[in-house]
Amino acid sequence: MAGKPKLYYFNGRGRMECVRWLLAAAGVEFEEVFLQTAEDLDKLKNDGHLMFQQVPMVEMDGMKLVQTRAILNYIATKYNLYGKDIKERALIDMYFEGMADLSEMIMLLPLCPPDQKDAKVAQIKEKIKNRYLPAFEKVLKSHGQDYLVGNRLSRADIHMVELIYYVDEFDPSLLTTFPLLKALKTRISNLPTVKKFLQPGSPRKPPMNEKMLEQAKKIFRI
Ligand code: ABY
Repeated sequence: MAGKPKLYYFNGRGRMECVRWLLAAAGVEFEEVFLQTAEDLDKLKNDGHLMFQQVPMVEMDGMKLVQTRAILNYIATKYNLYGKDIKERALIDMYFEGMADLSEMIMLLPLCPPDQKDAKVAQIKEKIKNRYLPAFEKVLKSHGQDYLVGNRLSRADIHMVELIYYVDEFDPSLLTTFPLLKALKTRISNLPTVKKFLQPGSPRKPPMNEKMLEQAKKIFRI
């Protein structure tokens, strides 16, 4: 048996949190190496361990994987969370790309200049309410099943529920008119592996705060 996957990133959500969610949901234990300084990142780069001189990087099964989507695709395939055929996979990819667009907007909000922040928040809320949540609610309503794709758990459900938690943190009122998404959140949150990840002491990371943001800016020279 190969050892545990080893995740290289800073001690925050950023572009690694969806990998933590997926591994945890798959019931896979992992180790984390937290970059603390720009020099830590330089060292990884100089050792030749980062294909594009960027993290996230995940060491697993003898590979040094970079690029979040590639990492997720590998984990989802390995742990059978990527649909049963190419059509299911196409749906999962399509749903994931929509979720990723919204996640990216939320993730990058702390980097938004203060004078543009209010407008940006309003724009994101509008998109959540009128574009993204209705689209996924409609999927669940169309087939009446417990999971987004193929009537069984897939990465689509895991990514969706991660995103629902962010939307809830952003503004809990946004979810009130989406009963099927709320039910999905409850259902997935109660899976034993996810339940454990949601409990204190798990590798799940808290929302970005000033201190973490300053650290991330230093490490990545933003
Ligand atoms: C506010 O949240 C964030 C979001 C992103 C980041 C920090 C805080 C930076 S993630 C680290 C960055 N990697 C990437 O951008 C990967 C993208 C691949 N498509 C990184 O490694 N930067 C160092 C560098 O580019 O030299």
